[in-house]
Amino acid sequence: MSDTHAVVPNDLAAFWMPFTANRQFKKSPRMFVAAKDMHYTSADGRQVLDATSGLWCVNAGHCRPKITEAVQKQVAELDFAPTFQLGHPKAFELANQLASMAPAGLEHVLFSNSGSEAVETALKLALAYQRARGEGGRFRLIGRERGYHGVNFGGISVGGILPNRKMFGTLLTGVDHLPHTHDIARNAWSKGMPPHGLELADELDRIIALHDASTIAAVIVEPVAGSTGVLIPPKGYLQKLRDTCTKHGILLIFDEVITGFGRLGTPFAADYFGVIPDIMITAKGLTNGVIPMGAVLTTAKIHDTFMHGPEHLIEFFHGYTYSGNPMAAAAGLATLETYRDEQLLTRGAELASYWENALHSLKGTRHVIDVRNIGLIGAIELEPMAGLPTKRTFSAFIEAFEKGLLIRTTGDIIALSPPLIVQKSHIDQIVEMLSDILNGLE
Ligand code: PXG
Ligand code: PLP
Repeated sequence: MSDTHAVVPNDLAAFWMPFTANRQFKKSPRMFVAAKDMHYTSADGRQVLDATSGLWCVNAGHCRPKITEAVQKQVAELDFAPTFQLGHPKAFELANQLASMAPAGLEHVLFSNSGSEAVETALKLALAYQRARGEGGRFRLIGRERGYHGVNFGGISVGGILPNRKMFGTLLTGVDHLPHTHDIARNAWSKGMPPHGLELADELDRIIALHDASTIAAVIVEPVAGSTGVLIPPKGYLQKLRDTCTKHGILLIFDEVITGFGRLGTPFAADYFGVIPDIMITAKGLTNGVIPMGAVLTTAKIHDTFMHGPEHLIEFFHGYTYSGNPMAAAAGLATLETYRDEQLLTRGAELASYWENALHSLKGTRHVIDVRNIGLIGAIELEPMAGLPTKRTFSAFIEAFEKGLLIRTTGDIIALSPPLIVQKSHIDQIVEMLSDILNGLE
């Protein structure tokens, strides 16, 4: 019998890997076999400093004891319980805790198993709400260029990343997009919110003038666009979107899958910017990435609009087999406890200026055309190689991995988002290693 656990090239064939250059990977695989706090251990036994919190999700650092123990205990005690017409206590407890820590007014929680599913949940909720309140003509959804809202059909329809959309047909109809806010010509080397671009929020008025407000259900944006390469909103921009939406009866949805759970030094980006949406999407840091889970938070006004008619009838025809499942709920509760115990949701605020100065010291480093930062997020944009977009950052990623640093790249941008337990010495290390790597790159 063959040893099915041996890692030989043929073993890699079956798993068609997500968002991966599969042929390149399978020729020279990069594997992690363990993780603790700020570091991964690679298959060849090296320590790799995690400057991306896994995929923006391991906000409390890796293999944290409370979370590990909670999951171990849960799986032995109550492995699965349906949440359709039945319940188990931890799902309710997690929803309560989320509602009490969320920005004011976001009081009800719908669970999913990923950010992508949370996005679909939010979009469907927005459409159904408009219909439930007698505004069924509001069928349009407005997203934004370069937005990332996961990979399901609703999310790629309102999203604005071309390769994620172009292979997949007609997508949702009735969708329009705001322009993105990235403007290196005017805003390069911004620290925090860039000064220019507030007028881009006026584009929502133009979209409303074109379609009429009475056809628009919701606007969805990431408060800080992450996946597309860290696009930070211009000063005043989000408040302007909020005001326009409120004026026209349009719901504002914040996709906080990346920005939620302390990434900006506040529990949510809504807190950081002082702008509260009608619907807030979260995932990733909700369970520290340990068990997949997403959560959509919304207002009593939206929730209560559905609570009519005979009481034996289902009010909202939506949900997943695993919505609020016991394993994820246990992981979520232990994650929130870890955040509270170690005050991690505000730790980013203490470190933000150190992080900012460290990253901006890369100005002048070879290939670097912009550095930007907010909270514990950073981006380093590189001059693309002539005729070979993304090649330079891909080389940086491979080089960093080999030297013991995990970074994330998107297009010609390096995105950084370390676990919130990061120490100043780790920040120094990240910047020193990046400087070496960039100076050595073609
Ligand atoms: N919305 C936003 C704003 C996201 O960033 C999703 C929805 C989808 O979540 P799921 O759990 O379905 O992946 C995301 C996910 C990257 C990267 O490197 C970003 C994401 C996922 C994987 C990689 O930028 N964002
Ligand atoms: N496909 C089939 C045939 C199903 O029966 C179900 C759920 O019952 C699904 C898809 C959806 O699965 P999930 O609830 O895990 O999203």
